[in-house]
Amino acid sequence: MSNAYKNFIAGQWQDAASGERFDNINPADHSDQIGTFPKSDQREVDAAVTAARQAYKSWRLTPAPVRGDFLKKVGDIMVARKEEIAKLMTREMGKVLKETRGDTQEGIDTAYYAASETRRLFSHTAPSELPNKMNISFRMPVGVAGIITPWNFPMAIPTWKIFPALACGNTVVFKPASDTPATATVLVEILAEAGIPAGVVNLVHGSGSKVGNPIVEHKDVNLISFTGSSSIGKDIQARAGAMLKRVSLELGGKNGVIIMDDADLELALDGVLWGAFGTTGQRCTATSRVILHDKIHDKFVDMLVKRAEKLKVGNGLDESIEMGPCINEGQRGVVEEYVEIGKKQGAKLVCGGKRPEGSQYAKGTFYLPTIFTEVKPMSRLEQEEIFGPVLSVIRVRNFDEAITVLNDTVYGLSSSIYTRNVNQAFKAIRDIECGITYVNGPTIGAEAHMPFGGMKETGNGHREGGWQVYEFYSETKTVYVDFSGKLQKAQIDTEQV
Ligand code: UN1
Repeated sequence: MSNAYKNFIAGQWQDAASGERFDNINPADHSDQIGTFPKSDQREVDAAVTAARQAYKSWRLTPAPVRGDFLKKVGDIMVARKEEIAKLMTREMGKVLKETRGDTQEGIDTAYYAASETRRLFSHTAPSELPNKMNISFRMPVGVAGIITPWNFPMAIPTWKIFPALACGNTVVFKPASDTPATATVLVEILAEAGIPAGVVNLVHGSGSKVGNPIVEHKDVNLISFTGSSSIGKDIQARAGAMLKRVSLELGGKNGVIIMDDADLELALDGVLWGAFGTTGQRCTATSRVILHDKIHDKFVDMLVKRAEKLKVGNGLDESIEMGPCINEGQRGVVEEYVEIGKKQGAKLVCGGKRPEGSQYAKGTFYLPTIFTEVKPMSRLEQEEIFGPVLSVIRVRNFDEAITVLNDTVYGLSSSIYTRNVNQAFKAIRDIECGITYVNGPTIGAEAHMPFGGMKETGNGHREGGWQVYEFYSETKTVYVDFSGKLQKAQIDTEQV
């Protein structure tokens, strides 16, 4: 594909009617342009929804295991193109190659899981209360799915949504983030190459206001799946809710790791560094708070700062680099703003807190791994999602206080506890108000076949991944078959049985 990328609507690669385009540049090297993309609007959304609605007629009737065969082929092509996808993703998103390979692998895992799920898609049968009558239920697709995805997992998150949607028999209108449209385009190319019929998956590039909102508000789009910020999620929920649409939201996090005084500190150190600075802290599941037991506080902070200072920041295409740039200037600005807020609110800056110096960093949006200690519970630094390489350390006196601090945010996505005390570990599993809890592991590392999602303002109760996402992408049809040959009245004739 040339550098002038296109939309994919009704099986055709097309430009937008506006004739305008937006740029996609490498956040580690602004002189590296990945390509230009069509600035689409309501017109392309309308065309994509019409195509998806048309294709739905036959896709819903395609046997689920046949839909699964397409997804298996998609997985196979992704395996063959894994390295190429990882390199492209590092160029447009900035995270290091090891991580973009992982992101692609998560997509592959999701493809094979979805393919196998098409041979299950289980539902329930139950006995009837009347004789000669059978009660069954099965899954139906919902219709046209509007899929709106973020830039931090340019392959994995679109696949989390698109593959189960397709497995269940829905058709798709897909709007990827404007910072990572190239990886999304490759995904759609692969779906087409696997032979998925025209109109089943449609790709529309553009902004949230010109493309995202028209998808959310289109009368022929039946469900919306969105991953992004809580503020946009609330807006989507309000718009789609007014039309009684089904909506799945994966939103913010302020994930904490508790490190108790009996923890294996070396193990915890590796986990905190990986959780906080992997993906430059730009994961919904990133570790942004470390809740340290008073007894090991000073020792652990020492260990942490020593290692964090040594992390190699740079262009992720270089295999020796450990942390890439922030996604764009705006995001680095947010990080800088929070560093100022932290200083003003009395937290102590012990690592980073500035851009790296040197000409090799001049062309990218780099920022150093940053650590604050003496961060007060309920301060802004401790409460608000930053989405960057900024870690807050909070000192606590005991287990109960640690759990209270961890839970005291509006979010509830991921969490972790490092301890060797099995009773404490199980109490944490029970009492932490998060959708995901790790024991002796970092807050990141969710696997494709397990439910993923959070409590409180992290979402609206749905889960992605695993078996649970198939609930979201299907309607239940309940069927009663009466083979008694006479009228039998439920609840009324039961007495006479
Ligand atoms: C996200 O942070 O938006 O568990 C998704 C993880 C990854 C997925 C993260 N497998 O960190």
